[in-house]
Amino acid sequence: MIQETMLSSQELIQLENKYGAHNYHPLPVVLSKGRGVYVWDVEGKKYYDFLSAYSAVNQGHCHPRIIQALAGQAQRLTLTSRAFYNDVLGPFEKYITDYFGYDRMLPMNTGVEACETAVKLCRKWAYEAKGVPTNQAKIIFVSGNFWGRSLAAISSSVDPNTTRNFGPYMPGYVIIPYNDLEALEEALQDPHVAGFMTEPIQGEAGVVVPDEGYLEKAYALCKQNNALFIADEVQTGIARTGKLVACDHEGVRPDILILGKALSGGVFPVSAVLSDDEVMLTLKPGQHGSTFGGNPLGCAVAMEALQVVKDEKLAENASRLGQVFRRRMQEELVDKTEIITLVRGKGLLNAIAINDTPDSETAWNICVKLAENGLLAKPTHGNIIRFAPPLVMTEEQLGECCDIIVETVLSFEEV
Ligand code: IF1
Repeated sequence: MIQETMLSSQELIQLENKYGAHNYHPLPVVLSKGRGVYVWDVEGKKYYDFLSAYSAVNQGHCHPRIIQALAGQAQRLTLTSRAFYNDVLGPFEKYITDYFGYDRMLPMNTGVEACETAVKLCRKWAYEAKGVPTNQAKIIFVSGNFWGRSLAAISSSVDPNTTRNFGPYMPGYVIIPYNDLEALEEALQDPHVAGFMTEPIQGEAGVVVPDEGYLEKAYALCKQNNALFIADEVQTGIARTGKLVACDHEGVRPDILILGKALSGGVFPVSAVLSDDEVMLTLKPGQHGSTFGGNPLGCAVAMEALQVVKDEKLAENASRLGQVFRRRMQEELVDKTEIITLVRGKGLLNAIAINDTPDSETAWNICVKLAENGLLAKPTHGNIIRFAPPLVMTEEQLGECCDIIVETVLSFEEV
């Protein structure tokens, strides 16, 4: 039995300050337990989790079925490397390709690894199927994107805080504005373009929802110009936006689909790249992989995590509760206060915008106060607060959370 730590929150924060890299600025909350929509701090204070580890615990913290799958497989076999076959990867590959409707899946671990895999696949396809001259392939990204912290990922970022002093950057990238079909059509005229990669809704940028039809028209433009449409659904996938994947809102089937985070219910790092034979089979043995990619433990966890999404109808729940959430935020905050200018999102991926300068402390201070009032959320860029609870939330729990959010925000309204 792991001994519950006897250290206080303050002492634990000090340990991280003294011995850890300072690559984060967390809210001053030290968590020690999670179950469903709730987390508890070291002192036993209970919170609603409205961040869900950035949409990685859609199934709720420590979902019993997923933990059971983890524990069961952990007693048998955790890792073989891909030097050998194992008895879980094949069944997982069949399960997930049936589940999402693709020919093949390549397993990785983190979201950024899956996104890099997609970039490599897209380039490989461009040289070997489309006939782009060697090392001339270009991939179009959108400003405001976020697909991880690797050098390949930050090379597509326009956020100086993400890129400063990490250069030189990956070549072959073209960056266009998000939600701008003319810019995409223009960029696709270059015959060396291999593909277009985008989030269906931009998470880190502040839950930026593109115009209705953007994804569908972007996909059509890619097809017209023989370029691959790559959907980064690491954050928007796995029922988060009220559909199994966010591209489903527009009936778009990406040429390459990227999944991560809640693919494993937040229990173990599992990510996946799905595609059909024409693209996936351009990769030959020894041309890509990873030590843990496709490990039996992650495969067992991910299969159960996906089954839970279906069995508990999490997409339907996210769709229904998302409408309740946005309606209450609109009616009780946007329409009634000066401090909140908008609420936006789909399903249970939402955000409110604070009426203040991007560098103001207001969003942060509201999140500190929300924590005191028993709800955890964190600002994303400047004055946007993202709200993304686990998708297992009940309508009654959501109502309580809306009460907390409204009451807390109103306490910041200039009297
Ligand atoms: C951090 C952000 C969210 C992602 C999308 C790929 C990845 C992510 C759409 C990479 C990861 C995480 C990273 C995490 C915080 C969180 C985040 F604020 F950083 F941007 F969610 F918005 N595609 N997002 O959102 O997946 O390699 O992390 O598994 O870096 O602090 P990863």
